[in-house]
Amino acid sequence: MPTDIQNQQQLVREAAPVRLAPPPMYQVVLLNDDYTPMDFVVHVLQRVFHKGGEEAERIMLQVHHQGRGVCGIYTRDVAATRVDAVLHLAHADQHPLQCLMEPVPFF
Ligand code: TYC
Repeated sequence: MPTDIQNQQQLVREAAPVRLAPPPMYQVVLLNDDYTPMDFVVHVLQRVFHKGGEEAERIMLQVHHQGRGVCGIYTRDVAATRVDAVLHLAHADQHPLQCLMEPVPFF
C-alpha cells in the first residue's frame, strides 16, 4: 500500500514532462535624428546596454547611416526598462533621441 508521500511523488513525476514555450523576445531599437550628439549616443549604448566602446561606436554609426539599429534583444520587461532608461537619459539632457521595442521577427 503506497504512503501519501509515495502518491505525491508519483503525481510530481507524471506532471514533470510539461515543457514551457520560450518567452517572446523583443529587440530594442535606436532611431536616428539630426540633433543628438554622436558622443551622447555612444555613452547611452555603453551605460544602458553595457556595450564596449568599439561596439557602441559601430551601433551608433549604423543608426546614423541607416536610420535605425538594434541595441539588444531581451524579454519584454527588460526591453521596456531599457527603453525607459534611454528616454530618461535623453530627456534629462534635452536630446530628441528616440528608442522603441518591437517583437523579434521570426523568433
Ligand atoms: N545623426 C546624429 C548626428 O549626426 C547622430 C545620431 C546617431 C543620433 C544615432 C541618433 O540614434 C542616433 N549628430
